[in-house]
Amino acid sequence: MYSKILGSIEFNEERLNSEIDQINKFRFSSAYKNYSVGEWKTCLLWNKTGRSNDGISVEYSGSAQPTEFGEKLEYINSTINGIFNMKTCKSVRIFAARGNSLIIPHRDYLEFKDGFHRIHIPLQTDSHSFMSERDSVFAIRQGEIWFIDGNQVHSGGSFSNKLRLNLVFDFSTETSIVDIFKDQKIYNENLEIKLVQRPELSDEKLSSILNLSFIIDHNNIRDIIAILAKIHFFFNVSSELMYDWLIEICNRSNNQKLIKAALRFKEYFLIKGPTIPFPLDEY
Ligand code: YCP
Ligand code: CO
Repeated sequence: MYSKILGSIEFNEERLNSEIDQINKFRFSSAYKNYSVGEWKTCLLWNKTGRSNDGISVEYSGSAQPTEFGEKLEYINSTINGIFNMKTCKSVRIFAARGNSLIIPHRDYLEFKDGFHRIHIPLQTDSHSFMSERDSVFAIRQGEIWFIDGNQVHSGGSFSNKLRLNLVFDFSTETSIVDIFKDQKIYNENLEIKLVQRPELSDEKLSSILNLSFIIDHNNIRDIIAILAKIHFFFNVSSELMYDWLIEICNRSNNQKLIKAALRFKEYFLIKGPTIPFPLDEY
């Protein structure tokens, strides 16, 4: 796995909870709606412009500015400023996954020259919130500081009815990951992590998945995608297989329009990203 733990901090529960109450009232952006299954959204705390409506990531020189929402979170800001050198930080966001929601397996930075060092710190989570990288599924716990390698196929979400809130940072790749830390006492890659073991996906289950070819059509392709995106969290398979299953389901359906959409769908999330039009816009 390329994603790795970098350290862990203990939040002051009372102060954190009062800021989570504020976060619950903030406006969230649907900028990456195409990536969302269920309800997965972002809230811009710091970005290039300081405008909370600018929800799309951009590469730029200079440091991130707090938005109207970022400015309100005194405790979170002082915690962040204690851990990291914020000078090379390009954005701070909240990634919110409502119950039973996730971000579809994808690769990041496909539209960028360099991309970022992405770091996640869960603010609110439970034992049914997971992240994944290819064929590994892991739980990242409140206060853990994780490097998430967006170049690898990854996904994450909440599989209970709990709202999961992660604090997410994008740092310039000009700085090494170690140097992002202002407080070197916090930096520690040797902490124990929580990998999730899953049972094998039986041939019978796989053939049931592929038999979705009998019912797939433009009305339910998004529902079928939601089913496929979740399988790897519960069975020991690699997340990117969902795209090949979708292609096979569409091939077997013999629907030329769906076959074309499925091929472009894989290309969008794994190879080209937002540099090409989103293939399901007409569904
Ligand atoms: C980003 N990429 O890199 C987005 C986040 C998934 C797609 C959501 O900012
Ligand atoms: Co990502």
